[in-house]
Amino acid sequence: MSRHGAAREASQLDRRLEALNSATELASGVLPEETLAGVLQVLDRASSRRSLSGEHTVVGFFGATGSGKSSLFNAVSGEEIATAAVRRPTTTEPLAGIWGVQGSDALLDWLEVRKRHAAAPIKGFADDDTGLILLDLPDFDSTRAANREIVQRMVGLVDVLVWVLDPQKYADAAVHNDFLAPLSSHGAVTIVVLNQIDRLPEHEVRPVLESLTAILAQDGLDKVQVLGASAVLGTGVDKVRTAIRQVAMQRKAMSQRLAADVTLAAARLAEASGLPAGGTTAAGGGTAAGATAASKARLAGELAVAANVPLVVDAVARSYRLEATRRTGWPVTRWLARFRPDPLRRLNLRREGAIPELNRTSLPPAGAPEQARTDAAVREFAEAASAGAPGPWRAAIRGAAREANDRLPDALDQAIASTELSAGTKSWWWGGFNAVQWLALVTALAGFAWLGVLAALGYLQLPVPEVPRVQGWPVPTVMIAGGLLLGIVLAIGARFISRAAAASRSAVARKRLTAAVAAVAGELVVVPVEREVSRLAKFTATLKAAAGRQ
Ligand SMILES: Nc1nc2c(ncn2[C@@H]2O[C@H](COP(=O)(O)OP(=O)(O)OP(=O)(O)O)[C@@H](O)[C@H]2O)c(=O)[nH]1
Ligand SMILES: [Mg+2]
Repeated sequence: MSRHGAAREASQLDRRLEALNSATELASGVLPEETLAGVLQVLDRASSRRSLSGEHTVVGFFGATGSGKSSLFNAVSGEEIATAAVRRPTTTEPLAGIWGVQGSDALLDWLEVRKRHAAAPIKGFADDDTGLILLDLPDFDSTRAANREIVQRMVGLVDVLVWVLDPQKYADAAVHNDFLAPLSSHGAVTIVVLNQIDRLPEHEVRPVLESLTAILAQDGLDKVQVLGASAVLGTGVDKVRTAIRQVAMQRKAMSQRLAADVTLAAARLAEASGLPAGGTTAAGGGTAAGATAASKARLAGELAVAANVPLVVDAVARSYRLEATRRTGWPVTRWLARFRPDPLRRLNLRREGAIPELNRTSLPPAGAPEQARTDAAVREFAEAASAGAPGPWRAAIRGAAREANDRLPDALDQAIASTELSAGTKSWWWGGFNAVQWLALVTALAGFAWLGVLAALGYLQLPVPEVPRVQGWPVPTVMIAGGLLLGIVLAIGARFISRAAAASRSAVARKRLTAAVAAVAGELVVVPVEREVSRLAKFTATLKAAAGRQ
């Protein structure tokens, strides 16, 4: 059963380690390097430990100098393996007592423990297939820096932490603040022993143990085992041995220790992200609002204005009307329109056969107001999309929005230059109007010529033929009046039609230009922002999985 449980624990740990790894990768560039390095170290340590003997459980004895680590180590081992002495500090190098030597070498190499002792079997302590390594360690608050360093390293590596405290110093801030509280997530693999209880009057043993339990609860270790013992007299040593044996027999300690490391690392990532430990809250914190259709439309609209789209739309209308006048105006005066410049040509937006990639408009370059408008629009979009995201992730989303700020004006200009504005496309009605205009003019001119001939005949005193009449009006006069009137009416009519046609053409242009601007905004602003938003969503999900909440 224990093996089965251990396997389940291991596969769960697998998933959590994988999730922690993904979360770290996702957070790269967002969270401080230092935090990520700390997590990578945890991952690295976990993979090393897991590649080494899973048959062995490594139990370390930690505590202040003189608390009785070496004495308790000997008492539990049932052998005088370690040196215990009055001299302080006594232990300066880790020493291993090993039950089940086979396969322990690589593990001890990794732990950098050189002093190894194959311990004599103790009945029921560790069988052949349950390896156990007890480590007697130097003092954690040693006057010797090397001792402290060894302890710091070992605290991170062993599977089970046995804290050996004594009645004088069990409440010392150093051990609680520097070790026990920061490792409160490691309660499942922590055993606390109050040693030297023989030095206490018997009636004080219980109150002191209770006091220690209360302090540990404040550290966050409320479920940890607290045992009283006397290494010298042997009181309670059996209980310590049983507690250690139980942890070792379950074969879960290694996975539990690593799982506790993952929990701690995930909490650090959450903290650095500005998230509650373990990722999202019930309120759904840890996700960004993202881009909405409305916010995208608003961004495109603002960028369109900043990129002078209204100016181009207006030029499309005016250009069309000018062209219509040139084609359908009164032939006598239409040439005047030739002197008016085409507003689209002026903007370099009226070309045929140009290469779109090389197109540039001659629109006024983005000045300070346009730049400010662009910046404000991008900022507002990023602000809305990043709403709800925690601190550094919010900054990352905003940063992504600004990423292509420099390229934006050029890209917008090129998008406008490449948009098909249908400039120079003829309208179907121009031909008909033009033909009738000329016909009217020719009729009027013919009337003039007729009257001219009649006047010349009269001047030369030649017989003037009778002019045909229509309802009493001479035909040439009717031709002149009718021709001129028709010309004016047509010109006015054409103006109305061209105004309406120009409006519809500029509406089409506005639509196409806005779409072109929206495409640029999408590529340079929306997509990078959405990438960061989804990165955060993935990060919170994997962090949750790493914290074991999934
Ligand atoms: N009365 C009493 N004395 C003890 C007990 N445990 C250890 N001692 C004594 O305390 C002194 C220090 O014991 P060690 O086991 O060397 O202590 P340590 O924690 O290993 O010390 P360092 O190796 O210096 O870190 C020795 O003189 C022991 O005999 C105990 O339970 N009761
Ligand atoms: Mg010692």
